[in-house]
This record gives sequence, structure tokens and C-alpha cells, in this order.
Amino acid sequence: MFKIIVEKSPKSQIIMPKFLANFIPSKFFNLFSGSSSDNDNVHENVDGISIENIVNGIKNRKYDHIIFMCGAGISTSAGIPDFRSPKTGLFHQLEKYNLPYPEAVFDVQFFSSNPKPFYHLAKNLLPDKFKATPCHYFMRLIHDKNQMLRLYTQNIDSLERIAGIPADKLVEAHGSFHTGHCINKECRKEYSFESMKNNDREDNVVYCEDCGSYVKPDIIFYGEVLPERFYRLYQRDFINCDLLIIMGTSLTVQPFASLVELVGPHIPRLMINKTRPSSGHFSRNNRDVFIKSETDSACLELAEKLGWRDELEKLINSDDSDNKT
Ligand code: CNA
Repeated sequence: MFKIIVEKSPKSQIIMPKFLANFIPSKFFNLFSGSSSDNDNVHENVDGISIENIVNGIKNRKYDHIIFMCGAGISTSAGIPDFRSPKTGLFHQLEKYNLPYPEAVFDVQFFSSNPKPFYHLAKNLLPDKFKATPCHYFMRLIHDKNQMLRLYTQNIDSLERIAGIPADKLVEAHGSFHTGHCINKECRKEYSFESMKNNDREDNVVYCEDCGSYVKPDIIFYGEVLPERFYRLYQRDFINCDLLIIMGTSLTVQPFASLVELVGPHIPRLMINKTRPSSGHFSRNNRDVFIKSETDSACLELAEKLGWRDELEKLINSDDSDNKT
């Protein structure tokens, strides 16, 4: 089992998790970080696949085993900050907590000694305050059309569930707030989201009612192992994927980021993000398309091209948005 790690420097070498090494020919590295200018809104590889090819492939159901890989960027328009965006990202807001380093807020050792910064931040990430975004509903639409194989998300906000994507289609790779457990190994009492939320302490810290230790939501902290479901499903999903869509992630957290390498060598990969990934995972390649954009506007445009705009808008405006987790 592999623990969650962050690539600290964009220039750092990718440390290939052993579980991926057997799957990944070296030529799959350095895709996407092409030579086209950062001002380009859309990068289409002229010699290879284009957005039109991808749209047509979705329309005529050539792609009906689509995998999505998502990160915090798909939820920023719902009011949930990501980690790394300058000024607005959660790491930028951490100065007041006087942490030894920003990631300490999600470090299991640090949490055991001081959970207060985490619980302050958790207030910003709690799922029931937020509505799913057009991007989430676009993925729901792909599911409704029976073209989604799976949605792998790093997000812990449960907005995918709120958008009505069923749990069996989801891999919440970094866990969720759905449940929590007492951190005392001898206790491990389980708590529901509701019971953790209904906490009237000013510092929001949740204490175990049985043993008095801290209760931690079941989101994966740095240094913790990802859920068993992640390891079980990625092995069979990615070899069956016929289109990979990556949205709103800096692709800096491992082992999640390396999943992009697991689809077959000719499988198209569409990435939608405000910024190009700075790590060395991508370079130009003729099966890759990068759209430099907000995820919501790109998804609305894709829906338009697919002739699904009305359906998407109906979903966005539907009662399904009423916080079902
Ligand atoms: P990140 O490293 O903060 O990267 C987010 C990426 O999204 C950046 O490249 C941004 O440029 C981009 N971005 C931000 N807003 C938009 C937008 N509207 N449209 C398009 N692109 C946008 O976050 P990652 O997800 O890559 O890192 C993984 C961490 C973040 C996981 O451990 C998550 O649990 C964690 N996280 C989750 C949430 C959430 O659940 N909503 C919030 C904050 C952090």
C-alpha cells in the first residue's frame, strides 16, 4: 500500500510508486507541457486528436468507458478554495495558524497533537454548505448517458454525490467527510457526518464521547494509506478506459497524479485546468488535448458542442442540487 505524498518541487523527479511501475512505459512521461504559449486558451494538437474528435467520439458513443480524474479546481466555483491557487488557496490562508509548514494541517502526526487548525479549515470544506457546479453536472450527464466508467476524485467535499453521481461510480481517493473515527487505536468509534457537524464548540474540535480522544473525519491525510477501493479499482478501470478527462488538478499529489499514465498509449486524454500542470507528468503528445480554462465554462461549452446544453442546464437547475450526500 502506498501513502499519500506531495511532490514538493515542480522540478523534482517523479518517484514512481512500485504499483505503477509495471504499467508505465517511459515514453508516457512528459506529456502535455507543450511549447504552446500560456496565453493560449485552447491547445489542440494539430497532428493528433482535436477537441472536435473528442466531442464526436462522445456523441457517437465511441467513448463509453470514460474516466474522469478531478481535483480541487472543479469545486472552487462552489466557494471551496483549492490548496495552491495564489491568494485564494487554503495554503495561502494558513499563515495565521502558525504551522511549521502548510501541509502540517493535513498531517496525521500534527493532528494528533493539535487538531485545531484542521477543524478551522474543515469549516471551509464541509460538504453541506455547498452546491455542485456545472462541471459536476456535466460529469453527471456523462453518467446518465451510460458513458462513465468511473470518476476518480481527490476532493473531499462530496459534491460529486451531491450532483447525483452514484457511489459505485465514485472513487473518493482521498476519502470524504461522510464518516469519521476516533483516532485512539483502541477505540476507533465511528461517527457520522451529522454527529461531527452538530458540534457547538467554538473551536469545532470533535472529541470522542467514549474515550475523549480526537475524532478525525475519514479524509486521507498525508502519511496515510489511500482507501482499499482505490487500489482495487484502478487496476481494472484504467486498462478499460477509452477516454480520460482530467479537470481542476495540479497533479502534484501522489499516487493519484500517476494514474494519468495508466491508460493505453493511444487513449485520448483531455485536460481542463486554469493552469498547466507544473510537474513533469505531461508534454505534448498527439493523443492529448489541453484546455486552459475554468472547468465550468469549458464543460458548458463541451455540452453545447455535444448538443446537450439544455439537458445540462436542466440538471444544474434541478432539485438534485439539494445537498444529497
Ligand atoms: P490543487 O493543488 O490546489 O490544484 C488545483 C488546480 O485547479 C490548480 O492547478 C488550479 O490552477 C486549478 N483550478 C482552480 N480553480 C479552477 C477552476 N475554476 N477551473 C479550472 N482550474 C482551476 O489541488 P489538487 O486537487 O490538485 O490537489 C489535491 C489535494 C487538494 C487533495 O488532497 C484534495 O483533498 C485537496 N483539496 C480538496 C478540496 C475539495 O475537496 N474541494 C479543496 C482543497 C484541497
